[in-house]
Amino acid sequence: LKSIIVPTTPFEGQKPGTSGLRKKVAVFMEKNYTENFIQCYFDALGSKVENSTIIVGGDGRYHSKRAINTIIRIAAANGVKKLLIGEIGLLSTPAVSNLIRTYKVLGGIVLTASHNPGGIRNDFGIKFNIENGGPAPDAFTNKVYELTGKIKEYKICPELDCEFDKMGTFEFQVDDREFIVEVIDSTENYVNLMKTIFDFKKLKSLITGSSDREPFNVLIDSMNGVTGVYVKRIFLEELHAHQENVTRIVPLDNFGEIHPDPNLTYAKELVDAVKANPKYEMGAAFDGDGDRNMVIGKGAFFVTPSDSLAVIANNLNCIPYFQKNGIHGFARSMPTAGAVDLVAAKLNKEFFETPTGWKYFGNLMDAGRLSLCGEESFGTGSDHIREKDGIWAVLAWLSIIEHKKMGIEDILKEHWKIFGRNYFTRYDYEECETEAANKMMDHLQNLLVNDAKEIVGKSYSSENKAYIIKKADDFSYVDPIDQSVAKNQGIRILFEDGSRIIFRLSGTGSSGATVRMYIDSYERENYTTDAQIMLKPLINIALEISKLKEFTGRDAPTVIT
Ligand code: VG1
Ligand code: CO
Repeated sequence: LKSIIVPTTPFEGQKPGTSGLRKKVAVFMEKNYTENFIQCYFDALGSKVENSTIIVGGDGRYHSKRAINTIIRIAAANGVKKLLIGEIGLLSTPAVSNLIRTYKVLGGIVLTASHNPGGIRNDFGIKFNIENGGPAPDAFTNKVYELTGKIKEYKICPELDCEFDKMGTFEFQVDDREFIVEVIDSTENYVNLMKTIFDFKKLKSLITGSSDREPFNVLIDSMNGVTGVYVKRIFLEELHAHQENVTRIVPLDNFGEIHPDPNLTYAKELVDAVKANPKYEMGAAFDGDGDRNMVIGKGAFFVTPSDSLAVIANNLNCIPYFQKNGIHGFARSMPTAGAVDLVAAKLNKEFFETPTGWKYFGNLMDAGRLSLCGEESFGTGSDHIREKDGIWAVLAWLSIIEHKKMGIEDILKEHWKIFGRNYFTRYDYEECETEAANKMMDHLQNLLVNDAKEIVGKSYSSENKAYIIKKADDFSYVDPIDQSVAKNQGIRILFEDGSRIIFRLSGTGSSGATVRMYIDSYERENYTTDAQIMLKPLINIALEISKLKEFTGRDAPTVIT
């Protein structure tokens, strides 16, 4: 087989966001669009591509198969030696991370737009992961973006046809070089990893019940995303859960027309099922590519991701992996509520506050300074890989439940009694006009950051509660390991009592702008109030300061988490 060089012209806007490039399927289907982007990835990697191995797979959303075909042909023409592809193209994001680490390869290409809806009218996306298994850092994705702006040609081997719907090894001669495609089981490598981390025997006896314990009934919802194949292997085959303990576990290329996003709004079906049936003691859902998780208890008792992180942090010692490897530091992204900070202080562990996005945790993990971290956006994970990991989080929760012999709500109440409670909510205003959203951010920047001196000490009140601004800034972060700097990571308004209001624009949307407004406050004694009621005054103040309604015309958020 021979490769050829095809002339092309740049596309605007091929800029990877918080995690990969996300656009409507129709955009990726434009002639040369995917080809250009993949070629720029190889160009950014440079000479390392020669003779390399790369992992390829994703959540199986619409357009994945075509994109994988393109990747195979472009990889072959660029001198890649071998591609490891998940069967039918399926690999969760955490599974890709582990494959990269297990086989010590150059990187991975993940075909997913994560929690964004899929199907022909919706989103497609491409994420790049690097040698350590983590999302590519800004320096790399900026380089890819720069190259997309000036690309003139790509290399492709147009006659290379390779099926990937069945496992097997396929060898080709491309330009007198050997090129191999190995189609691998989507789950095996990942399932083996989970078995080294958790005590599957104990988890199985929790699920099936034992002489002194009733079976612990879970309802695991894959939301028609890629985790279905992992849930089948782990929960049904390994832990002997019943069919009625799992739902929506067949990956569909349009996710059955839902948002595969595990939160109270988009995973309502799960919430309703757990609420309606008191036999379920736990519910859990994952996003399309399997890196996010939501955990709820009996009666759909909601665990915020910030609390979930703190509870896991405080109970890591019941998990074999941490007994063996020890517990190093903890971290959370900046907008995540500070519950884990309190656990870090109590356990005397190093603690880090990073910008939004998993890529900022990788260096700390590689340096052995970080064991567990999380984001408010339903992401939790540890240094077993370099991605957040939905299934891992649920197995961690089950381990804690097994160990403490307590239900989820009781575990949370005990935690709050010891540490106090960090109330948290996030308001998302999706698909605002980009210009309007930018203007609002400029307004905040001028008001709070440029005029910081005037704003400090100013008092705002709502519903008989008054808050005094202690500090306002635009969050920036210096990586403690490589000293790289990430600026403009969100406008923060910090109040004297520790409450916070944060605004940032999403970096994962495919059209328009999404404004995210994060609110949190800490209560030492009062931990039973509804978060929306507790945080109402701060929400009002945030809307007042930002003039959100005036700028965007929005009366209400699209999603509240
Ligand atoms: C969102 C979340 C962020 C998460 C990112 C990727 O980014 O807020 O915490 O890391 O999605 O998640 P943004 O820029 O839209 O706020 V996923 O599941 O795409 O890989
Ligand atoms: Co995801």
